[in-house]
Amino acid sequence: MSATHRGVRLILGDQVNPSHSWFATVDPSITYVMMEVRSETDYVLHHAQKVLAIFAAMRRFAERLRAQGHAVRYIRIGDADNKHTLRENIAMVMQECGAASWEHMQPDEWRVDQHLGPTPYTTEHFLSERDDVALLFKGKKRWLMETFYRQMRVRYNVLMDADQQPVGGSWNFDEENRRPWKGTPPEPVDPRPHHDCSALWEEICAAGVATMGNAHADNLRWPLDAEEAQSVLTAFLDNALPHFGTYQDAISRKARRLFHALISFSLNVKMLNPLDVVRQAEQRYHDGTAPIAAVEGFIRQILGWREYVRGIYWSQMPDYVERNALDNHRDLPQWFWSGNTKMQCVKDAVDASLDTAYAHHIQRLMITGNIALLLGCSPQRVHEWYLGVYIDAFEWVEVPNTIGMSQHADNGLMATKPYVSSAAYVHRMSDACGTCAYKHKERLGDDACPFNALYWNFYLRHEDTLRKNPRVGMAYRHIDGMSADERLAITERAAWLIDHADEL
Ligand code: FAD
Ligand code: DLZ
Repeated sequence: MSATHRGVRLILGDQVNPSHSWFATVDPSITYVMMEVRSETDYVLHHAQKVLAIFAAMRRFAERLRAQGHAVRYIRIGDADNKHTLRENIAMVMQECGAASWEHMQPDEWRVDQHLGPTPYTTEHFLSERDDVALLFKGKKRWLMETFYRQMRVRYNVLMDADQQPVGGSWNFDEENRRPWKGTPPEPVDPRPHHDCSALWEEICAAGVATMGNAHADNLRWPLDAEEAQSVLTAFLDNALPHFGTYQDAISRKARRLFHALISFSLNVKMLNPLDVVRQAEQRYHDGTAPIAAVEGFIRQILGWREYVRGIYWSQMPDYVERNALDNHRDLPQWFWSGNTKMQCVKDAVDASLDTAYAHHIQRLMITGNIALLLGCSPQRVHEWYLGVYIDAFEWVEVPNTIGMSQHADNGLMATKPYVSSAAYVHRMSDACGTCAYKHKERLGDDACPFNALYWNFYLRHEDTLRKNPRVGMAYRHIDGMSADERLAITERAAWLIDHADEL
């Protein structure tokens, strides 16, 4: 665009990246437009903190651009002239400033991509192209994250030695990363900032936006700009990274965050750059302040999983979101919305989600996702809950994790085996069973932990599809040792649990 040809550029709520080349020079012919719109607040029931944090970060970003001399038109949720769709607001702003054209960066969700159309501008954020995963596995029956991850390590020369071999002698230290947490080392202090967003919350409520969960508007704990995001990351690298790998799969009632980084929101709205995060973590290994197993485990999540799931999303959409390979159709039990369940581990995970818009990976996968799958809940209902409840939830990353990894609804594309467990796993990795109303060792009877009968029932119900999967052979060897009476008792108990799911 030039001074003689006025133009409008859209910045979405998950594109608040101050380092994008669009903002390197001030061009008076360009008006940047940002907007709080019902088409984005209403496509799913979002957590209150998610709406608050996105709007607050957008407003702060607009101020930053203005302070740099850029022209910004910001449309607030309550503005009388707000048309509440991206395209209609763009048209309005174009008319206002006499612009002949508009531009946007590649959006991350299929829905918005369809709405906005093709663009030559990327967000300059991701480390792989949308179709890299599909191209890597073209014609292959099995898609494996590990294959993609190794390619990314080589491509970006991350944790590689001079001979192009992985440092530490192994690509993957996952086997060392499976310990429960017994109270030490202590959980680091929560490094996140505090924000009073009460006035913004009033605007959101006055506009009639429906949300779920606790807003905590006078004490919002999410970073709202790149500098705050970097402070949270630095605190993680200083205090938590050395223990990240070891306790990555642990769950504790005494420590909600444990040694997780709390950076997914900052990454997904692009306040943090993933390669920058990876390089900072790698440096900690070279400095000798964090062991290889921790650093590699952390880097794998970002350079591996995060990029891989995005590739899966773009290779499978639009119908990926509708997959239901295990034919599950039940509604979510009411306690997904209230935390009102006697299952202590589930209550803790749901309470954390509703209260903080966050739960760590193992709570999402092995507690809430696990129980939803064992109860036969519809993957689409599960997907809507995850897309709404978490601060970091955007379809490109949430859908492969939920539909694929957690609910096994994509026929094993994302995960070679279903992520289900009995109470034994929960007992091993968490301290929840000790205070639970249910008995974790029992399979049958009113007091028996529901996970147990549901777990064996899951494998019985899906025997036709799962018995031939070599990764779940152990489960069927155990089932083969059960008497017919035992199997019947399990299926009867499971049927009762499923029918009475709201009361568990
Ligand atoms: P850490 O555990 O400290 O990990 C560091 C970073 O690695 C994360 O910030 C994230 O960017 C990346 N990462 C880790 N695991 C994954 C993964 N499986 N997929 C993609 N990136 C990963 N993550 C989201 O960002 N948005 C979602 O909507 C989302 N939905 C999920 C739904 C389900 C059912 C499951 C099982 C996982 C989901 N995840 C999602 C992945 C993961 O749980 C979160 O990224 C993580 O809990 C965020 O917290 P953290 O920043 O403390 O992460
Ligand atoms: C999640 C979200 C919400 C709740 N509201 C807005 C909004 O009002 N305006 C906006 O630009 N973006 C919002 N977002 C983030 C978008 O949903 C996200 O940018 C797109 O889905 C593309 O990933």
